[in-house]
Amino acid sequence: MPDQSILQTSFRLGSLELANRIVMAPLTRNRATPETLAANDLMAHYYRQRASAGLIISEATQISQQGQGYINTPGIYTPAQVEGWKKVTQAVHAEGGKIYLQLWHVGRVSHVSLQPDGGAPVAPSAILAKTKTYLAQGFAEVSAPRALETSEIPGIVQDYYNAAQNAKLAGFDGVEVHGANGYLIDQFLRDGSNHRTDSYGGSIENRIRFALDVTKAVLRVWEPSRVGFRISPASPANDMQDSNPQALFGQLVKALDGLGIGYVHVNEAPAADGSAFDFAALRRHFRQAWIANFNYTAERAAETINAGRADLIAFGRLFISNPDLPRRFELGAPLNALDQATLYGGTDKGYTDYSSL
Ligand code: 8OZ
Repeated sequence: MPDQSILQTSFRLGSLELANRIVMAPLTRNRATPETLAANDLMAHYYRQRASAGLIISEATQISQQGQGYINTPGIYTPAQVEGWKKVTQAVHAEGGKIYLQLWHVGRVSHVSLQPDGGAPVAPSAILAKTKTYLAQGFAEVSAPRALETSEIPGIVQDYYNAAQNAKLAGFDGVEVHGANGYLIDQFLRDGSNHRTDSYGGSIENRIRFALDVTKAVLRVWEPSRVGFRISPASPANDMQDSNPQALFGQLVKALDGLGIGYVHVNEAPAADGSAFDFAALRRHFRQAWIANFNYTAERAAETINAGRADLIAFGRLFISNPDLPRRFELGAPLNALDQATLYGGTDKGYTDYSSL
């Protein structure tokens, strides 16, 4: 086995000392309490079991009702939701772990049945995504979105600000802005989904404006080292495309570097047509920490960190089925298999019943 000891070394993320380089990726599991969309004891148990990660990034958490796109995802916009998340942060901290909250607005990846007053989901432009969501009744095509008025944008930025404050009240160590996977921020970034003619559309400078407005709002609450930003620059997920992703994400990462945030987290999912994306070039635009994610094994993770291509590696599916993933990596122990059927919603089954060594 090639030397993987780098994974077990500590890492200084701004003012936080992480115990190892193994990050738990944000993972949608749809187990919030249905009536309140608050985190609960079952979720606290799940995160507690995984607290040996150097850093946990919470599942994507909507900043408003408008920002919800799937059944039973948690929110961070009501007092009950703040109280629910306190159970989670206290559980993780009791085990010596660290946890950031991922701030989420789905934009057009939603359904009228989840929206305030049954209205249309909102998006930069009124362009329907060819993608599905899942609701109480099962999978469904997303609903046709309406384009946001320019005058509505400050209100959404304010929702991010309030959510960032609530995250602090709930005891999180920091926040990650979800700018990936075809949700609202990503819809503004890429020109396949953003056909706006105001100051939020057109040039790259304009298309990154919303991402930067949101990040600046979060930075009024959190010191820069406690803020991360997630991107998926090549991924076609949720019907995304862009005419020049290398230029777009290069400029975005440079601007995030200028804001001094603590890390960029890159989902390295490849383009649909297999065209190459130069992730290393992006990394050169950013001076703080770099988190890479996408089907990494322990071996590739160690190689990537040793080669200086990332500081930390996030693991998603492996952390679902292996609550003690860092220890298993350390020992070279066998890994539990994943049960696909229990990923999204349900009970403790396939959630908190995966074994530790
Ligand atoms: C899987 C299912 C639902 C949502 C993402 C928040 O892709 C998600 C998500 C993933 O970022």
